[in-house]
Parts: sequence; structure tokens; C-alpha cells
Amino acid sequence: MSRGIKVGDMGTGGATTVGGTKTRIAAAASGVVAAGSGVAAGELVAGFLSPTLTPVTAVGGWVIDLVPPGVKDWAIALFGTADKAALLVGMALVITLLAAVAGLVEYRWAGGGSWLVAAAGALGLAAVLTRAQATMIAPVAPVAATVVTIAVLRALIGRLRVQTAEAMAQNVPSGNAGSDENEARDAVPPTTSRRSFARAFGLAAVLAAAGGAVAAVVHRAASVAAEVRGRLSLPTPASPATPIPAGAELGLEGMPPLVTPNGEFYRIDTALAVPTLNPDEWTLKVTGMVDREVTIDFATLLGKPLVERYVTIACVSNEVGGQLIGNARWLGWPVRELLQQAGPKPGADMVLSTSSDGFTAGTPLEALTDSRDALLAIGMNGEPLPLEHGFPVRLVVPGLYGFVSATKWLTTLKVTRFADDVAYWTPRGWSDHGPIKTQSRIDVPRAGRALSAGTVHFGGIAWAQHRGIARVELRINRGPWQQAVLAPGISQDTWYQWQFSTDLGRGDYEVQVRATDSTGTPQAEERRAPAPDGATGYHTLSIKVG
Ligand SMILES: Nc1nc2c(c(=O)[nH]1)N[C@H]1C(S)=C(S)[C@@H](COP(=O)(O)O)O[C@H]1N2
Ligand SMILES: [Mo]
Repeated sequence: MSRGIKVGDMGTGGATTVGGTKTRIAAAASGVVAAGSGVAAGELVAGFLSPTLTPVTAVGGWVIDLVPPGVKDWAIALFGTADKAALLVGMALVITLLAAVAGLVEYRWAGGGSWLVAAAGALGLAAVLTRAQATMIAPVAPVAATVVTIAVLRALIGRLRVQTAEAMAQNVPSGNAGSDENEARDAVPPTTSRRSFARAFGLAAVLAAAGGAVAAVVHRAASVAAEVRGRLSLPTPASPATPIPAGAELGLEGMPPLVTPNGEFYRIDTALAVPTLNPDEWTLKVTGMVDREVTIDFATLLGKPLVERYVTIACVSNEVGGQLIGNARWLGWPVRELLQQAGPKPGADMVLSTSSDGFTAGTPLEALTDSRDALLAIGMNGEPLPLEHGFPVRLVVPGLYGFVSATKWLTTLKVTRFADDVAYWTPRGWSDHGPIKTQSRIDVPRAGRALSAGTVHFGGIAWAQHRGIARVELRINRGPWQQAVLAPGISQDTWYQWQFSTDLGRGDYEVQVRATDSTGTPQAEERRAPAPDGATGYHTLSIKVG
């Protein structure tokens, strides 16, 4: 049996670092429980915020990408289809080992184990950030995992140190040469500090196990949805999107892409946990003021003649110059067709759409039954909808802000009247109708970029969905409005790119942009905040030419 280190043997640590085998086991176990708590916390946070990318799956994915093909083949040959499970077991072993070491180090050198955990956390964060599915919110999970691990580690090891110090103080008999301090200490009846450590240890272990169990349940739902989504192949559209006109993308450096990649698409919703619906169990029901209720399932929806359209969707909360707007190629079935099957009754003027998590949007019935491409969308840029963007089915309605139209995780459509039903945001200070306001944005040059005298290139986007943009103008230092080059839009339902080049000498300039829609109405000049029905005013950029 290994003996405890004598007080006098320790150069730097002092009496509290004295420990026998039991103490070392307790320190290592503390590290493991701390890491368990951290991993559980990280997976739980990820389960709610970014179910398709958790710290564990990110690190696992990283390992899969990094191992040489030979090792991969060997692993597949050895474990077969259990290779993923083998990887997870391997990761669990490595984490356990590292955690035990961190516990021992933290016990010997307060703060040392925490640094080790922080380093491992940084690796986890790097794994998350470099994954293709990385979203703005995804880093929160590895950070949470690291913080929780360090907090639990410090709490447990701190108590363990107090306990050991107390035991030593009581039981290191000065004149009792040859006695085993360690055994002496281990024989001590539980002191307050000892109970404090044991209680904290037990609590952390129970919380870690409970957190892990909840995370597992959340992930199970997510992985079923993600797995079904992965197997899904989208049908060919009966009516494909018109090709993007030549010159629609100006190719000016620093401009947002004309079609927003799914991973860069803004995300706005009230869902704390991303709903993870299984399409095999999904149905959409049309109720309310209809001649006959209609229910459609996912397979039936896939079999309909689908249309594919580019539509730019925007959030009413977008500030002037803001980023809460994106353009995608949506695949779906026109809502009008489904509503026609149900037969809306005379007098109805609104459709209240509900998502699986209870969110509701109130859309003018007319916007869903007129000739516009209001879709029950199942595809986004050639892929099934990402879980975060409403898998398996959402609404996309050209010309209306998302809060009154773009319901994700859609489950019911109730044909009703604005006088009889209120949608989620209406009692919260937002308008019940939400037509998109004509807006424009300067993307190039970026604010704060150093510019040199000579030709300066300006560029950006303008949008007035379902009306289209006719003209974009710039003015410098409140001078006359000058016409920008307007690229052809994909359609009136999407944003347009614009560009303007001019010679500028040294000095400070204020540049403003305004768009005019195809009805001839210029965007509103008055500066207004987003609530209740969308911000107005000119996007204004201050630049320094030197
Ligand atoms: N279920 C549900 N759908 C929703 C919302 C929501 O909170 N819950 N928010 C809406 C709002 S306000 C906007 S702007 C769009 C954003 O869609 P996106 O996250 O796919 O960009 O979704 C809409 N659909
Ligand atoms: Mo929104």
C-alpha cells in the first residue's frame, strides 16, 4: 500500500496537499465526476440550443475527420457498424483518464487541474467551431461544459483539501514515529469537512447522471429527426425555380452571397429547445372556418406537384442595416392548393398557423390563396429543411415578415378571422399585419475599413418582396440622390444587389442609400424602431477616406 506523503516532504504544497491512496482516489474521482457534470451540462445546453451539433458529436466528428484512412478501415473492420459506438466508448475512456489526471493535479496544485480542463475545453470549442454545422450559438455548449467542469472540480477538491488538512491536524501524532499517517487518518470518524466532501461528491454525481439522462432523451429525439432527415431525398420539383439571371450576383468583394447558405441563414424563433419532429409521425391539419377539415401527412405532401422558388425572408425585428434577412431556394407545395381542398368559408380573413411548440402566426388568408408562391416548404437550398429552420415543414410567404407568416415546425392551419384569433406576437406589442417594408442596406465598404482616395466602390442589397425593386440611389453628405447600378433580381420575391462607384478625395463622408419599389414608392425616410411593424429610415454609413 502506498503511504501518505509526510508534511515535511512537500516542498511547495503545504500540509493540505498531503494525501494517501484514498485521498488520491478521491481526487481522481472528483475529476471524473466534475468532467461528467461538465459533459452532461454541455450536451444538455447543446440539446436545447443546437441539437445537430453538441460538444461530444463535434469532437467525435473531428476525430473521424482526422484519423488516417488506414486506421478508419481498421476500425470499421474491427467494430463494423458499431464503429461509432466504439468511438464514443474510446472518447469516454480518454475523457475519464484526463479527468482523473485533472483531479489529481488540482489536488496537488490548486488551479493546475482547472488549466488542464480549460485546455480540453478549448479543444472542444475548436471542434465545434470548425464543424460545417457550426452556428453562432453552438459555442455556448462547450463553454458551458468547461465552466461547469471547473466549478465542480474546484468545489470538490477544495472540500477534499479541507478534509485532509483537518484529518492531518487531528491525527499526525508528532512523537509517534513509525505510525502510518494515512491509516490513522482513514480511521478517523467522519468530520464535518469529510461529510461536506462526501455530500458534495454525491450531489455532483447525481446531478451529472440526471443531466446526462435528460440530455440523452433530448438527443434521442433530435437524432431520430436528424437520421430521418439524412435519409430523405427531396422529390424533383414539378415546377423548378427559374435560373438565376446572369449578372444578378455582382461579384463585388464583401457582398453577401445572393443565395444564403443554410449554415449562414439567420435564425429567429421563440423555441428554447429546437423542436425535433419525426416526419413519419408528422401531420398537418386544416381546421376552423372550412367546408371540410383536411389532414395531410408527410408522404402525401412529398407526392404532390412541388414548386421550387427563390424567396427572401426577413425578420420584422431587423434594424435598418441589420442582418436578419436571408435568401433561399425553397421547395414546397403551394398552401393555396391545400386550402382549396378544405374550402375556406366566406368571412374568413386570416389563417392562424401553429407550430409543434405552440408558436402561432396570423397570415392574411388572401396572401395564402392569391397567385403568390406561398409554400408549405420542405426543402431549403436543395436540402430538407434544417432542424433549426422548421424540419420537416414550414411556411414561406413572399412579401410578409416572418412573424406573421413563416411558421416553422408547422402542425396546424386554422382558417379564421383577425377579429376572432390573435397570434403569438400580437399581444406582445407587434402589429397583426406584417407586410415587408421597402429597405436597402450598404454592405460594401464595411464600416471602419480604411479607404484611400480615388474610386470608391459601394455595394449592397435592396428588397421589397412581392413588389420588387425598381431603383436604388445613393447620396453623399446629403447631396443629390445618384442612381446606383441595380442588378437584375431573381424575382420580385427576392432581394436585389446594387453597386455604385464614385471618385472621392480625402475627407469624412456620410453615405446613405434608398430604394424605390416597383410601384414607384420610395422607402420611408423617417427613422423608426422595428416595433410594431418594421424599422424605417435610411441605412447610413460614415466613412473616412485618407
Ligand atoms: N415555430 C416558430 N416559427 C417561427 C418563429 C418562431 O418563433 N417559432 N419565428 C418567426 C420569425 S419572427 C421569423 S423572422 C422567421 C425566421 O425564420 P428562420 O429562423 O428560418 O430564419 O421564422 C418565423 N417562424
Ligand atoms: Mo422575426
